[in-house]
Amino acid sequence: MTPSRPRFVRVVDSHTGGEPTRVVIDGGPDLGGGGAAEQLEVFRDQHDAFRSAVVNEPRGSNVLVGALLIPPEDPTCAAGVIFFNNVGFLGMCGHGTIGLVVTLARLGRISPGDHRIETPVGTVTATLHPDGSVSVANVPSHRKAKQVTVDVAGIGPVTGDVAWAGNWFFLVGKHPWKLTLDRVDELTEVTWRIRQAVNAQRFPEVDHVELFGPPHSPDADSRNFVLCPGKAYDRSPCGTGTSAKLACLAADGTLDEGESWVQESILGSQFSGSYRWIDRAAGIVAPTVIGTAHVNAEARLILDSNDPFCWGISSGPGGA
Ligand code: PYC
Repeated sequence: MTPSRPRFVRVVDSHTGGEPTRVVIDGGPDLGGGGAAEQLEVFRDQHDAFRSAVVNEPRGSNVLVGALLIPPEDPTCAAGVIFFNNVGFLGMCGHGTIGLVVTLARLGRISPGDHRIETPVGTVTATLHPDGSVSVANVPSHRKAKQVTVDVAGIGPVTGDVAWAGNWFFLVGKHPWKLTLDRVDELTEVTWRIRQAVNAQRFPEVDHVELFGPPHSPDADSRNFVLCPGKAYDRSPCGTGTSAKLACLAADGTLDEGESWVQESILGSQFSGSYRWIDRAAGIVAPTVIGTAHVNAEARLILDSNDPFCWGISSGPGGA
């Protein structure tokens, strides 16, 4: 038998406030062009094994977020991107966009300035600043439901807001849990149960849960713990999660347009953000989130179909 030739995939890894991103530079599937949402459908239907091979063990881990560079449909965009994780795909990813921009800058593909980036849920504008930080002007965001109470198994009633900011979030401000790194197992279990209750009891679309608490740093306004769809927690303050928080603060009238909000992660890493109104009556805002990322690896993945774990070990919820 002639052994099949391995496939090589060039990737660049970075982390944004501790949360990793793996950008696929080349060797990814051809998704046939069109808009990013159309290309996502092809990725999901025909190349899910590639997703798993790039981010899951043994090459990756449950926390890794992948970013497949795709040709943008809109010629004014610097790039198109589809973000993915251990269990599926993300609409948008704030930390991932910051990682992508720093990666493209390292490769010499972009310089400081504004760069439009196409995602399956809309075009975002990322600005690479001269000091290396990156702002992401996210997709229009809004709060869908205020102070929804769900009955959580083994816990009891939990109340939070439902908001869209490129992904769907359930945001819980009042709760008894301390947001410290030594409690991530408990926080993961609690937020997972909250998500199940939220999904079963009214909002099947919610795939991220955020708990908020007092910041540890005097520079920050709030600390969060963010549960991602595949049961990993976000090491960064979560770009789309911070945007969802901004939409809720705007709707509550507790943060003015243009005012800065500093969100601290469970690790203590920070994003700062602000919003401007798109439609005040409808509660729709344009959030911007600023953070920094660091490239920490350039590699060539080897996809060898003779390897029994070539296509990854899917250990997240719903995995084998
Ligand atoms: O930064 O938006 C984000 C994000 C979503 C999931 C993980 N990070």
